[in-house]
Amino acid sequence: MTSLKTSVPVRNASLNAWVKEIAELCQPDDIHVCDGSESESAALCEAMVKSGMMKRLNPALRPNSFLACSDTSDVARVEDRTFICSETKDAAGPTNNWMAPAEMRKTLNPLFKGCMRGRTLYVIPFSMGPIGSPISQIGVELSDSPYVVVNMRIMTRMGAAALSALGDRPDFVRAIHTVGAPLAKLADGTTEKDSAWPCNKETKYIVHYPETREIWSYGSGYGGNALLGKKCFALRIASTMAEKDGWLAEHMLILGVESPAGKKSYVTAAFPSACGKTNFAMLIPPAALAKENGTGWKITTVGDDIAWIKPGADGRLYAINPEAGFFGVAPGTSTKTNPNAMASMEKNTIFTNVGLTPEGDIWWEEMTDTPPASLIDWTGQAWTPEIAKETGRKAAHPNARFTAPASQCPSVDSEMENPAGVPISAMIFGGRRPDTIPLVYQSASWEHGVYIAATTGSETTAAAVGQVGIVRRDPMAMLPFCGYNMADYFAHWLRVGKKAGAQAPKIFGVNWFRKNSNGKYAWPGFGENMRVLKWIIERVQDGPAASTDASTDVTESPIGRVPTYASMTWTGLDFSEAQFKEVTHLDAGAWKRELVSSAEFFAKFDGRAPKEMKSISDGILERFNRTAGAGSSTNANLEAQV
Ligand code: TSX
Ligand code: MN
Repeated sequence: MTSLKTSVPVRNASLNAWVKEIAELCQPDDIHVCDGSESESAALCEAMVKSGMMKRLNPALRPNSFLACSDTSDVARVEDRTFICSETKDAAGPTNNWMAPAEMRKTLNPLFKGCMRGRTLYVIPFSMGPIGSPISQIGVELSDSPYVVVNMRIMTRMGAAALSALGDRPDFVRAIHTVGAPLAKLADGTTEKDSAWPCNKETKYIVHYPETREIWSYGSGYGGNALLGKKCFALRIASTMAEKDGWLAEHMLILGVESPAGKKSYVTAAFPSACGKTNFAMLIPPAALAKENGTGWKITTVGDDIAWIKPGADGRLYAINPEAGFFGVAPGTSTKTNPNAMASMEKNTIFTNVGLTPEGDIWWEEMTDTPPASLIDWTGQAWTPEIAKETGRKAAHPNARFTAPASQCPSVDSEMENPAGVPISAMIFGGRRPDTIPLVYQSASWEHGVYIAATTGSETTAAAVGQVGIVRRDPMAMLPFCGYNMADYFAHWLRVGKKAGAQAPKIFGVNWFRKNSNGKYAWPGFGENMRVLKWIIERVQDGPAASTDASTDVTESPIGRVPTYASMTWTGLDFSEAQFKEVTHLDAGAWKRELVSSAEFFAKFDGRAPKEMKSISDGILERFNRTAGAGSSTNANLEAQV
């Protein structure tokens, strides 16, 4: 058998037995149990620099930071190769790929047989959430990728502490990952030379067995396919655990809002991809709302991607960020769009698929106004702005990433490590919608909020997949991440709210991407979204008294509460009442089409979607019809009626 190199003795019998079983299947040359130490990570990075998998960046510019560039075929999550293998197809539902567990095991077994030959199997114990928190969970990933080890060390609480938190318990989530590229033994007894980014170009599988809480990942070394604590565990497997145990595992950022009076509130927010979720999580209020003398509004960051939310003893919902780092999209990130993210990655950061400058630093599209005169692009080719203009070739892949410790974020919240989590006052759902959806609105009830969440969607832009300019529904931004039937997931949301009763967070819809009749963005977005957050905070338990703004006006519209111009703060922003109308007006015709489009989406679930979704929709339609039927409306925000 293989040798077991470790500084941490593994005393957990079920862990030992499982490692032995997987090692016998995958046949690695070595086994290394990760302790999570700085020195372990440094040694692995050094070995990867030697093997050509990573480049060390200039320590004077980017201390203790590295660049890895993947195979050009291995650059993103592979949704068509992602499976939920529950006992029945109905349990996975119509939005997931499904295969019976026995059949999938038969498919995977020959692939995993000997898949780690010539490599080291790393045993990676990790805690999702602060070590010892009652909301946290322990997992162990067995991977043949050192790149996975060093990324998992940033993204999770990884190593000896997680192992001791697990103790003797057998109830850890079992995650197995291989790049699917065994190395041959050569005639002289040495091992075949490894490639710079080993993966399997032909075959990839991202497989979840929710009933036995296992993840089996084959063939990819990239992001969510390989860092199994993130999407696979913290969302797909955790969502099934949460349904059983009465909590929520959500694709949500968590941020803190401190009012000028010093009152702190926490909100979560879910957005489909390409809406700037990480930017929102690290928002810096505009100067007019963030007076330096400590009386302004302040935003703090608990998490930028995932929230685990549980009812506390007082009946309120408390959230933790199960992650310890950010695995953010690099292109588009700059000191203009997100200074806090830029500061988070000043050191101790792993970059993947970005450009390398002659000085040994990194660059990606829109990082600076003026691109470097030359660099090496993510595919290893020489790149200049001129070449880019001629060929359209990019310095960084559009899905290039930074892996940075959350502790390095200047806006990191003081309660990030609090095992009790933070109490949630509001939940926000948004998408990229050029029309129909107003800048912000508040649901009339929890059930109505669940309807807003379940009908979240973004208008498609890139022609890569399917039609352009249609709304793709992405309920709770969980479409690729819900580990069970989404109709049951909606029902679970309704149950959680019913149980929380009056303590439930208030639910809001937002839309930063509304366009005016000239096709231009009608809302400045970014830091100015603080004005929307302020309005939201004033609508939840804190009340307007917490604010310097005395206005309490809202409009009760057919779709819920929308702000009046006077109810929002405009100091420091030139935004007229006419512009405000462009981002808030409700078009009854567009809304009726919206209700039909949402009903078509719910119909995919063959009658399994909760009946409440239809009654909420009926209520909105009836209110639109009633307002229109009344002939003249007193509702200023409903000027465009049928
Ligand atoms: O992240 C974004 N946010 C949230 C910020 C807290 N983005 C970037 C999305 C791509 C990932 C936005 N883009 C936002 C936004 O609120 N709004 C927009 C649209 C927009 C783009 C440019 C301008 C205004 C709006 N203005 C100028 O370019 C001058
Ligand atoms: Mn995400």
